[in-house]
Amino acid sequence: MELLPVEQDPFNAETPLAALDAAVTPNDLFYVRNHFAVPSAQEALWRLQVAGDTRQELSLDDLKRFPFEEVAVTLECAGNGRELMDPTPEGTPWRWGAVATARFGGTPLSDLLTSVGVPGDGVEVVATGADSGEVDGSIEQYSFSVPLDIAMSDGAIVAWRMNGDPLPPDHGFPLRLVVGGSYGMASVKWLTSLAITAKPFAGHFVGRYRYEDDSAGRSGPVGPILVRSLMARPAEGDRVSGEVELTGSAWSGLGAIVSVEVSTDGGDSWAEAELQEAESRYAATIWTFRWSAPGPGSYELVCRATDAAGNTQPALSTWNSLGYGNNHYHSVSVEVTD
Ligand SMILES: Nc1nc2c(c(=O)[nH]1)N[C@H]1C(S)=C(S)[C@@H](COP(=O)(O)O)O[C@H]1N2
Ligand SMILES: [Mo]
Repeated sequence: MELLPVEQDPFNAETPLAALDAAVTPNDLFYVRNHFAVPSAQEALWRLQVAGDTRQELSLDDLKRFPFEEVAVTLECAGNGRELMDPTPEGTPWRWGAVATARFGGTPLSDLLTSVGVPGDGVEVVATGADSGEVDGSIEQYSFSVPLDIAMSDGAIVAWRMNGDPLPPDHGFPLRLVVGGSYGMASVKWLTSLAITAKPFAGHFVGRYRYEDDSAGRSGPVGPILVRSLMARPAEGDRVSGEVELTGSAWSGLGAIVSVEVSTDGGDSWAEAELQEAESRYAATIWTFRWSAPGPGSYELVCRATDAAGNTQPALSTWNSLGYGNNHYHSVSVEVTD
């Protein structure tokens, strides 16, 4: 299996659907979403500025003296599924694969923030990366903000390890932020600074990741990952027969996955899939369903998930002008042979 390239410069690529049958995605199959070229980085020279009541400049060695934790987190790009909307909005043409899960290792963001002092009037943490480039005629540094309560939660980690290895260059070497439960744009790669602010941050990218003209009535900033499930197997167009195992991933930024339902008749009837236990509350749940394939013919297999907050997926794609948060049912057509 290989990453499926979407753009070469900057490099953007999807995780193949077939890799979503496992709780953790190998690093070389983890989707890549880069706005700009990967910045060059030397671990020994890397410094992280942290500003709250006081300021600190930390090297990687300094960071490694903070408590170490490993948390499995599913990252999904807010634009995942954009290409499936009709009409297709402008933007990187993601289909299903801008999602993957890794065990990220590093120090809880809350520990770092506490060490500089969290101001009483703090509302957000602004995270900045080392990459920059031209957008709409001006040079922008990649920066994004996270609400303070999310920044202080156990799902926010300043990470230097990914599945037990150093972060690969495309995933933020040597240091990145990982914000479990939030769409990927908040998980700032090549992290150089963290600052607690008393006002909501008005940076370019924060202004861009918004629901606008949304067919489901959503508006405002794109935030928590919406509930979604995808089928890893079988794949579109597969020929199957006999006892067939359907399997895939399901996740939500708003609560644990409590149910995945599967339809083998295009959505007319549904049955419950079996769920594995997720590695953390920020990580995808693997689901499986055994199907005794009936007589030969074409079948449309569909999956849909529900989370603990009662959110479920819409049957049809929801549209908005920037193409965010499309979480409609995933359908896969297969051919049953004798
Ligand atoms: N510095 C920096 N951080 C970034 C980005 C970026 O372009 N630059 N892209 C963001 C977006 S939109 C997503 S979806 C995730 C993707 O992380 P990945 O490439 O490790 O999958 O990184 C986020 N962090
Ligand atoms: Mo993204």
